[in-house]
Amino acid sequence: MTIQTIQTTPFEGQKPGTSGLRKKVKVFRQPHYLENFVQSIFDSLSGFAGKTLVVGGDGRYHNRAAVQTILKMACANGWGKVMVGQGGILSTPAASCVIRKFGTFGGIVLSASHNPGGPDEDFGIKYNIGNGGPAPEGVTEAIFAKTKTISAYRTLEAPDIDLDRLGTQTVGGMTVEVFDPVADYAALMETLFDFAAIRALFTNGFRMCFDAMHAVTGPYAVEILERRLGAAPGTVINGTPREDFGGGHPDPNLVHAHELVERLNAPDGPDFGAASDGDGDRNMIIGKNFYVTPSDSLAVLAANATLCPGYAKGLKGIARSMPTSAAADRVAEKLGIPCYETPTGWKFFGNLLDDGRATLCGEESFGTGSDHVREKDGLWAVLMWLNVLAARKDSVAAIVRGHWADYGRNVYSRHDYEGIDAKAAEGLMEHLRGLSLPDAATHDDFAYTDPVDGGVSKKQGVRVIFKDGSRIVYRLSGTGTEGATLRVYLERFEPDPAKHDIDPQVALADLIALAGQLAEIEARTGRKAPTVIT
Ligand code: VG1
Ligand code: CO
Repeated sequence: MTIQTIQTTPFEGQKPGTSGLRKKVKVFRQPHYLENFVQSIFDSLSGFAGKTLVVGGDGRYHNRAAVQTILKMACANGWGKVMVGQGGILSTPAASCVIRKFGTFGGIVLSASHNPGGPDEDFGIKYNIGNGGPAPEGVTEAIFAKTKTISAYRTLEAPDIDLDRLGTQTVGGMTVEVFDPVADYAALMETLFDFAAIRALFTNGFRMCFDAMHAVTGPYAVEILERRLGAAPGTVINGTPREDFGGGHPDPNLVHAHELVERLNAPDGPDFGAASDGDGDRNMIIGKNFYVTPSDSLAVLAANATLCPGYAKGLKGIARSMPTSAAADRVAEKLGIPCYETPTGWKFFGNLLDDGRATLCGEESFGTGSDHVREKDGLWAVLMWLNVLAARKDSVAAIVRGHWADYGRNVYSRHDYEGIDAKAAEGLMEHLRGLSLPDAATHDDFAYTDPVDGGVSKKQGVRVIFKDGSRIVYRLSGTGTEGATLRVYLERFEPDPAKHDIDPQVALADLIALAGQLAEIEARTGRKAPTVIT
């Protein structure tokens, strides 16, 4: 086994987006492509010699090969130990949990989240820092800078490591520990929620369906829901992680999790439904014929948090991404706690959580989480809902309708225009920035100053907020791998309970039409309608 220094030249475009570097598998499989990025991560860090790195991924195509590459490079770069999930599997929240629990230096998570997997689909990689959370912008910018000047990387010439055998091995003087990716995470969940009450709920006939979408959460959900909480066998569907996610799109929304929706809406269907995404950090919550928007889910969980043992002492604050509805703000106001508005992406919550300013965080894109880890956490949100349902002994629909009656409803929808021409998308955003809108109370490109470290992030989405509080937000996705995706976020507050049951697409129709006109969406993108509505 010898350490090799391999000469290389930079690749264009290795710029981490909203959540790491995401590209087609074909791009990642080019000689030196992954290696350049991994070496750039290591070169942007200091002080890791002899320390521990956590490595794992969502099990998608190319996961195992990438883990082997990283293990050998970690050894050649002087890491003391790598902890790798068995089979190379580790959900994003479990990676965060393990980094924190064992106080490791950091971790590398291999995932393109909800993007499809397979030889012609997507792959991704991101670095998490010692708090367990995604690298903040300063770190991702340093990594990107390194990718532009890299001239060599270090690796170990060695046979592949057995990723399936639990336990410790030594590779070129570095320790590799293959560990059970579920155990530490499941143990953490037991400390946060009333497992006895949830078990009693299932014993008394409550039924749920959890759609793991052939992605990473299957083993976690089977262990926690079926084994520890006693939900009936078969509660978890599509529970075996597959390299291509069964050919599906592991995105937990009404479009892609249609099998779950059909089961819930069947006459003898279960009481509660949930789904998670490719890497296990997103969640969708549904009741019988009732869909809970992620923004409402955050607000309902915040309002009911003290029913859960881990949050019985109350919340320090709530944080939400800017495009997420203000439903959580109303709860924060009533609780007398601060509510923070951050740019899109979980990396912006890290400082607020570390500094004890926020306990719960959420994004409209099916992401909810708390200070138990530093990532959003799909199964955690499902367990929190189960805990609330067990305590309240009410249905999902009744709890959300009751919440609207108490706080009013922030009627909300997001319209995505996927795969549009990148130049046209940039032009549309430029046009929006330059518009003159005298009727709007606010018209700006959202900028955020981190209250903890003072870091400033600009151009985080164009906001048009009207005097009655209704708003349109536009931004371009930072996770796609083909063309551009325009996201249009629409929100209007409805205080009148008599109007709470209205279809958001109807309630927001004026705003939707206006959003199209202001941005000249059809003229600039050629699209008459969005590709996905959530
Ligand atoms: C999307 C979501 C964002 C989320 C990000 C990563 O980003 O909008 O809220 O944090 O994905 O989630 P964008 O830039 O495409 O809008 V995941 O589950 O893909 O790691
Ligand atoms: Co994800």
